Amino acid sequence: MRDAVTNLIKSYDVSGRYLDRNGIDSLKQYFESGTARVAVATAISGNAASVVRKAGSELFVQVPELIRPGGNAYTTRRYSACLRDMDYYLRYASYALVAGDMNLLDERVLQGLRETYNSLGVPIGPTVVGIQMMKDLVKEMATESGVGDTSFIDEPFDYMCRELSEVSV
Ligand SMILES: CCC1=C(C)/C(=C/C2=NC(=C\c3[nH]c(/C=C4\NC(=O)[C@H](C)[C@H]4CC)c(C)c3CCC(=O)O)/C(CCC(=O)O)=C2C)NC1=O
Repeated sequence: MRDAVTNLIKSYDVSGRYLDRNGIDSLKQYFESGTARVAVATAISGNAASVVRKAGSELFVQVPELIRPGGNAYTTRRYSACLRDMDYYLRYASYALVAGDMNLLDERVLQGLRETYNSLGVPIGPTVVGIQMMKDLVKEMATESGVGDTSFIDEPFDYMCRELSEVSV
């Protein structure tokens, strides 16, 4: 698992260089955004259950076929599996926001996920819609807790959506 700092140091260490202007600038940027990252992680931790529940109900309103007979989230077992997956996405997004690096999403969440989803018939389109709904809810919470520029929150959610949606060959 890497974060913004270890990732940067690694790339300088590989070539035996001291940190230069670019390196220092990106470190500064990371540390300056630290308070906002922690504020968002705090808001997510304190409201995770309600974010998952809200996004889940919105998703099932928008794509009701999912919970009808024949739908992938039909039956309580699969319904709970779906919400559990949403919870995974939210929790790992909060880690990635703190780390300032998306590498842990590859390692812990995305590896082999598309194949698993395809083999179980879990539809990726609606999953992406659900992840985007959680992103919007988190951004609202961040604004309410006084975070000015919330654009950095997009990154982990969009990253997971992009990686999930990539067409398999
Ligand atoms: C931490 C990393 C991690 C992830 C991401 C993860 C995902 C994951 N979701 C699964 C299943 C599932 N995922 C869903 C999800 C959905 N169905 C829908 O219609 C919706 C669109 C969507 C919810 C938004 C469902 C319903 C299943 C059960 C499918 C089945 O068993 O038939 C499975 C198969 C095994 C199981 O049921 O537990 C995995 C591995 N597991 C992990 O360890």
